[in-house]
Amino acid sequence: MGSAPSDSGVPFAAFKILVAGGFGAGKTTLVGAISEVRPLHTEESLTRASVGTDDLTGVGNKTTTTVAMDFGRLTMGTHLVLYLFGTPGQERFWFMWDELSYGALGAVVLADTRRLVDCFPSVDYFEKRGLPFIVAINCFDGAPTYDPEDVRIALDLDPRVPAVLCDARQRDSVKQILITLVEHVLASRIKDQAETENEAESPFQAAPLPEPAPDPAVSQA
Ligand SMILES: Nc1nc2c(ncn2[C@@H]2O[C@H](COP(=O)(O)OP(=O)(O)OP(=O)(O)O)[C@@H](O)[C@H]2O)c(=O)[nH]1
Ligand SMILES: [Mg+2]
Repeated sequence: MGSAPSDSGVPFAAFKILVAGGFGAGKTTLVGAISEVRPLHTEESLTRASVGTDDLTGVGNKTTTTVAMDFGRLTMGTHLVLYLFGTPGQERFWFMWDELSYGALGAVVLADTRRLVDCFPSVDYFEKRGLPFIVAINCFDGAPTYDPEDVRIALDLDPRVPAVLCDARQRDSVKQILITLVEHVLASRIKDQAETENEAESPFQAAPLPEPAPDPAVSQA
């Protein structure tokens, strides 16, 4: 996704953002809370057939699960549109992540402190691909509250990766998460660009090796 001139001449930009995280972390809820269009959901009922496959520990009253993706849209100001793609949380659907993440600007990893370990695969996935992401800790009713810094340490996050508290049901909270992500992406890009320029200008770059001095023994022969 990219940008094109709008009527006012200011470039119009559209970006794709992923919403990832473990099973039941609140991805579908987040996309539904913020989307200005009726969100596309692909929910299917959890049935007895999934007993033994879907671990409902901590999310016992969950009745449906996403089997493909969630999709929503949010316009920010007059020139920025975010397209939100919620990933399926369950391991058996992870094969779709590569398709969904193609061309994404960045990602929100939703963490549920009742099942924190479930967001490791998402963190791992975005770290390996170098896609900027933030961790949003979804505050479920009755779940223990932790300092975001403690969650950062538990997840062994890079100190630059923002970790913030949120309520995926609240539009304002979700909006704040998306602003944090966009700011983080911009900061990452500025840093990457500065590093590239520094490398190009560095006086410490490996200078070409001087020609070896002639071997006197050879020249005398
Ligand atoms: N109390 C509380 N409940 C939430 C919050 N976010 C989601 N829920 C509830 O948690 C349940 C699971 O949310 P979903 O949005 O379906 O989770 P998901 O990550 O999309 O789940 P999968 O697609 O199956 O991986 C739903 O019943 C939501 O109403 C939250 O911030 N607070
Ligand atoms: Mg879902």
